[in-house]
Parts: sequence; C-alpha cells; structure tokens
Amino acid sequence: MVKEDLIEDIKKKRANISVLGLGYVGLPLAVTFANAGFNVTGIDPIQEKVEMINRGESYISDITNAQLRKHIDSGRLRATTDYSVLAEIDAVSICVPTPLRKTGDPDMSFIASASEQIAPYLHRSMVIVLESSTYPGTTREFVLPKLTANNNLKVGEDFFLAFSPERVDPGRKDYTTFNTPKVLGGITPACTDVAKAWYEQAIETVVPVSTAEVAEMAKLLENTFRMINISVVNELAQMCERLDVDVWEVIDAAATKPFGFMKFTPGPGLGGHCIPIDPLYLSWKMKTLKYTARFIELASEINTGMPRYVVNRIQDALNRYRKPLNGSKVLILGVAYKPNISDMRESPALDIIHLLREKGAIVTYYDPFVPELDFENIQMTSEKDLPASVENVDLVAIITNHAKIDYNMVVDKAQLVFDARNATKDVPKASLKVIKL
Ligand code: SAJ
Repeated sequence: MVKEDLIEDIKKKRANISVLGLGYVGLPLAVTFANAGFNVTGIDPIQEKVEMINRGESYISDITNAQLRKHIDSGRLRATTDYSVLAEIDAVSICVPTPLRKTGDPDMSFIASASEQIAPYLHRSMVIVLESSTYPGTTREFVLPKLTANNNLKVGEDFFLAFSPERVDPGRKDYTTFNTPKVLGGITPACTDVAKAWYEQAIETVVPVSTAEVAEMAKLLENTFRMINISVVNELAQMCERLDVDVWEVIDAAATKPFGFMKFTPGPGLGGHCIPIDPLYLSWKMKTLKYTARFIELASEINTGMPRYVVNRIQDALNRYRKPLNGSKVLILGVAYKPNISDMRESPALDIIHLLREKGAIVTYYDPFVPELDFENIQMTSEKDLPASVENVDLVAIITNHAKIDYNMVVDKAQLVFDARNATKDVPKASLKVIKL
C-alpha cells in the first residue's frame, strides 16, 4: 500500500516537498509547488542564495520578491543548505546543472552529488524526480544505483523514481512552470503513477510517458531539433553570401509558407546553457554505444564555426575600406547570448572578442545588460556612451540585437556596421554602411 498511501498524502497536500537546486528551474518549481498548497523546503549548497530566499528576496527574474515573500511569510516555503531535512521529506525534485566538461563530455558531478546527498535519507514512501537535462539512461543507470547503494529499498515498491525534463525559458512571460506541459516518465509504471499524481497537483498539464528514457530522450529531441535547425540557417547564410543573396530576405520569404516550415535565423553562434549543450549529451551517449550522431556533430561544427566566420566577414568589411583588422577599432554591440537578457553563458560574443584580439583589433563593447565581462582571458567594462563609442571606432559589430538599442543612431553615427542579427532591417539607408551576415 506504499504507493496508494503516498498518492493519498500527495493529494491531501500532507506530503512534504523538497526541491534540490534553486536556480532558474528549481526556484520557480519550488514556488509553483508552494502555490499549489504544499509545504516546500528548498535545498541549495550556496548559503547566500538560501539566505536571500529566506528573506523573501528573489535572485531569479521569473520570480518576483512578492511571489516569494508570500510563501516565506506564511511558512509554506523555506530554504536550507542542510540535506538532513530530507529525512522528513516525501517528494524531491532534483534541479541541478548539467554542463559540459572542457573535454566536451557530460559533467555529471552535480547529479552525482545530489543523488549521493539524498541516498542516506531515502526512505519508504518517497518519490524522486530528476529534472536536469541529461542523456537517456541517466535516471536508471546513474541515479538509481547511487540512491540504493547502501539500502535494500526497492524502486517502484518502496520508493519511486522518475524523470521530467525542465522546460523553463527564462524571461518568457506567456509560458511559466505552471502552464508549460510537463513530460514525465518513471523507472516503473508505479513510479510514473506516483510522480504524475504529485506533479499534476501543481502543474496544469502533465504528460506521462512509459519510461524515464522516453522522457529523457524527448527533451533531447526538443533541443537537438532547435540546434540543428539553427545550424541549417547558419550554413545557409554562408551559401547566400557566396551567391550574393540576402539570407534574411530568403528566410522571410520562406516563412510566408503557412505550413511545413519553421523560421530560424542565422547568427554569430549558439549560446546558452541548453541548446548548444543538451544535444552533445545525446551524441556522447551514442558514442558509448558505438554510434555516431552525425547530424548533431555536423550541426555543432557549423554553429561553433560561426564566431570565426563572423570575424572573417568583419575583416573583409574593413578590407573594403583599406583598413587592416590589425589596429582597427571594433565595437561589439550586444554580448549576452540572446537579446534582452544579461546571461553570458556560452555567449559567442566571447569567442568573437577573443578572435578579433588575436588578429590585432582594438576591441571595446557596449551591452546595457552586461556592465562587466570577467572570463578566463577577457576582462572588460562596457562602454558607457554609445553614440560617442560608435563614432569613435572603425566598425560596429552588432552581435546581439537588444531591442532597447537605437539602431538608427548607430547607423547614422558609425563609419561601418557589420550586422550579424539583421538588427538594422528597418533602418533607412542602412545599405550604405551596413554589411549583413
Ligand atoms: N539562436 C539563433 N537562431 C535562432 C534561435 C536562436 O541563432 O533562430 C541562438 C540564440 O541567439 C542563442 C541560442 O541560439 O544564442 C539559443 O537560443 P534559444 O532561443 O534557443 O534560447 P535558450 O537557450 O534560452 O533556449 C531555451 C530552451 N528552453 C529549454 O531548454 C527549456 C529552448 O528549448 C527554447 O525553445 C528556447 O528557450 C525558446 O524557445 O526561447
């Protein structure tokens, strides 16, 4: 009766919930469970984050202080760095990072640590859901053995384990943790039942699938689809340049097709912690099975080649005006990995800055969302006066097209513009000074 009793406790909101990892996925998830009436204990190893949460201060833009404070003041939600609270917890969501190592292999250390921290407190009538994007088989082959290493609890009978991919798109207002359909698959059917009974108390639509592997693979299909389609248009941009055809016009024309087409746009490369990374978890797993995921590897090669392609195009643009790149002043306009956010993870702007400097360019940047850059070999401060900065360089390279920038002013004051995002599409007379990807 373990399964039925746990589902009863969940439905009655008697079950105590924990979310392990309070980042852009975990904190909104914790608040979503609290909104549904559960008592939630967030766990994170970073003391500063825990203290901010317990003061009702949100460090995640998708969660306001008011949304957080409501549950802190009512005592429904609290945070801690102490994993021993798990002894009193009935349901745990694991929302920890899954980055890549420098070698390009999956970094499973965060999932390993979370599993090992939970194991001593694993008890009968407990459900655990892994949310971190990872390779198919992780939940069954990697997490389960760590949970049961020092006990004889039986998955699907004594406790329950499932995978449910996060689908958080930071900054998006129309889709939230609550109303984004949630795929969920268990190690056993009973695991799927228990996890589904839990998640559907707090999330509008839960989509059960037959196994954890199906859920893991569905997530990777979502982001592999995106990564490969972006690489297609990145290669198309290179073809169009050789054909002297405007790739942006081509894509806009193709996008008029009301069915059977989905618009993607070329750019300076692929940033973020999902799209360029998740597909490589799949290709890595397939390598262990002696299978080469050719599309993923080719797409990754094209996307990672875009920063160098952009720098070559910048060099050609200056060359037209008899200016060697070496010694020319180049302003990078927009460095975040995508428009209107401050996130720099995997941003192609960093590669472009590095490559330009390697060729002797004098590089500055302006990004209203990123006041400072402090990465391995790049320590820079954003220019403060955009008009003056634009006037003072040989070329402005629009790398990330933040909406708040006045591109009319940029084109008006610049000597030369390389536009990697078609940000100047509505600027009259842009063609006189703007060279587009
Ligand atoms: N990019 C292009 N061309 C495109 C779309 C994106 O070059 O047509 C670039 C962006 O500039 C960025 C990178 O790709 O550097 C990733 O962009 P993204 O729009 O995919 O944004 P992300 O990384 O925030 O992706 C997230 C993902 N959400 C989750 O993994 C839960 C992704 O699945 C979503 O589809 C995406 O948000 C979204 O739709 O906004």
